[in-house]
Amino acid sequence: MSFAVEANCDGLVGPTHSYVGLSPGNIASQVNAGQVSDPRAAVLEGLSKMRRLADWGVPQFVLPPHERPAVGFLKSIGFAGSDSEVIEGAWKTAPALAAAACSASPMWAANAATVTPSADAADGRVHLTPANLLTNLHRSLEGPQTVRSLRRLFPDETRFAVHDPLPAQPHFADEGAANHVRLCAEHGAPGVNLFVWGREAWEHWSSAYPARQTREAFEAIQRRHAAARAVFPRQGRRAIAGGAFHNDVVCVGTRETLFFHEAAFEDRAGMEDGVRRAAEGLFEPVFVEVSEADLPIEDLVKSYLFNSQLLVLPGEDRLVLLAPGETRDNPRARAVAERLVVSNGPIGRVEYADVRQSMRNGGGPACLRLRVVLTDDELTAANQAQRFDAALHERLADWGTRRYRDRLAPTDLTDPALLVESREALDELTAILDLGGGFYPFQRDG
Ligand code: SUG
Repeated sequence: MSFAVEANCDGLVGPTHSYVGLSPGNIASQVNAGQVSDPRAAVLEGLSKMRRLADWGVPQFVLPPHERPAVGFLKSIGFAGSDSEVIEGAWKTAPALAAAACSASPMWAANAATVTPSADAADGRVHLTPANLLTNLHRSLEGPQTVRSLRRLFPDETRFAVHDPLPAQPHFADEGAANHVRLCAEHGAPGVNLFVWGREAWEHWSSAYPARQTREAFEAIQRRHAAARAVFPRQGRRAIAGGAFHNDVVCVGTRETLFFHEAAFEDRAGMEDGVRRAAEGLFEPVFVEVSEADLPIEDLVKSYLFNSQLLVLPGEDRLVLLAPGETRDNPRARAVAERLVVSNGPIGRVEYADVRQSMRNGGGPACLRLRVVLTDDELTAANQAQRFDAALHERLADWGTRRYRDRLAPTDLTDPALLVESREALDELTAILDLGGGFYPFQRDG
């Protein structure tokens, strides 16, 4: 076994962060539609969270925002003229499409890709499959730029395989690591991979809310990564119906511990049995379940208790749960969190992070990061300009403060000046993070 750490790659919030209500089944996105957002506060909140992790000794990287509005997408569906004419035309005749083209959704890096560490992959490389995010139009625009972004972060093909997204078919609807959990004895040791799916491709799904991940998508990813010790539990239908649109809204795990809500899995006993069998001879899984009586789904979705980062910190025996501020504000969720700590179980401490701007769109601390287990050599092979430390924090906080608006109503998205501002911000960021020439479409197309 080689020594490895779990690095976090956080999505930097983009300049068009807004509340437009683009995600059915994501209750926060629906109820906050129309509100005024504060992109500057959003980017600073994300940076503060990264800083905490970095200060705790967790390797932290930054994933850049995508270009928005996505002018290329609007052109591909027939809007013509100069870039500002394209945007103006789209808002005039197809505002829903224009709004989708403006979303800053790539900030939720847990949906960027599914990752198989080298300890679990047959060829000994780290495998990443960027998600096609087919279920929602605004998110389906992310795949190609995520491929570029991850290839820039992990350029060494002898150590990393950044695949293309799965075929763009509903059959292979894929939302990435938000539905994947890895358990192990040590990050560098062989792990058990839980690929949690919401529906089968051929299934007739008749529910108010979509199931975003197909079983077939995860089976394909497991095959192409040649990922060992895979278990394929089904997401609880009740959880999806209650607003848990990704498994990471009801479940989080690290090392031997799986922390989840009673409604998270359709067949909980089957899931536990599958994990135990896959882990045989490697480690003893620890299941920490929260009952519906202690935390009804409604409180779960409001508090986002499970959308926490469950961390192994240097020098600490027990795990640390970094939960959203909304968990602290919800008496039931807070009581569950406090009981966990005194119960002498695997979680020894709960901390809170305020990411309220992101939370209003349904994204907690865990949504904002993609976990990538890396050995020392792999860590060194990543683009070091994207490695987050105090100095990069200072530069990015300054950049965001200068470049981002502190007030963005949905109607402001129609302002052609926003495109110019965003491109200028991203151009400057390209140099800060050493992303290379032609990283963004506007840098390639002139
Ligand atoms: O896909 N929200 C995102 C939130 C993603 C959270 N990620 C995880 N659970 N890992 C989504 O629903 C809302 C955008 C808007 O409505 O403007 C949005 O896309």
